[in-house]
Amino acid sequence: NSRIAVVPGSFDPPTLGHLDVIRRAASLYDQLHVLVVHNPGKEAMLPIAQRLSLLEQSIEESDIEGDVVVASWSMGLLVDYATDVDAGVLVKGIRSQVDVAYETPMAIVNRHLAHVETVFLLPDPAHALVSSSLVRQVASLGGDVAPFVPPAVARFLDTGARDI
Ligand code: COD
Repeated sequence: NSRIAVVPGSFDPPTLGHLDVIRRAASLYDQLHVLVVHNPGKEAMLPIAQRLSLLEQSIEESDIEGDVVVASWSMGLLVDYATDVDAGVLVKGIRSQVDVAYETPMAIVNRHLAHVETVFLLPDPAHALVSSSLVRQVASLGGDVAPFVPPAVARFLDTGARDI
């Protein structure tokens, strides 16, 4: 009875906050699916394929161990992917009351839709204030994003993602 979890997100781009959640979730479950999901509510900076490749590189270059699969999903409900891969749990990071308010209804709906539980991890205080939207803003204004993102993402944004 293996324990499989999905860590969904926009990852536009992946940040050190994301990596912290992935690292800790990987230590809790036998297999982790890090899933890039298109969020129709947000205007994207990077194409899905680019986010996938940055996530793969970032995880590979990190100290994250275990069975971690990186995939994307745009075919419908998030819980359909979870059901497909036999995952019973979604793992999400909670930075603030704003995240609680946003995530709570989705967690309840997802449990009703597919009996998939949502587990919330509190962030490492060192990364709690980091968000993809902050990184997008700093990058678009020409600032140094290295303190907030994995090295692979910093390298990528340094070499011209601002032109995308
Ligand atoms: N520290 C800790 N956690 C963090 C940090 C940080 N610094 N930064 C981000 N996180 C967490 C977020 O709270 C989130 O859990 C995850 O990392 C991903 O964050 P983002 O910003 O990349 O992704 P979001 O918030 O845009 O999430 C996109 C989803 C598509 C996953 C989300 O909208 C969702 O679950 N949608 C459900 C789609 C669906 O099936 N709907 C129907 C039923 S509700």
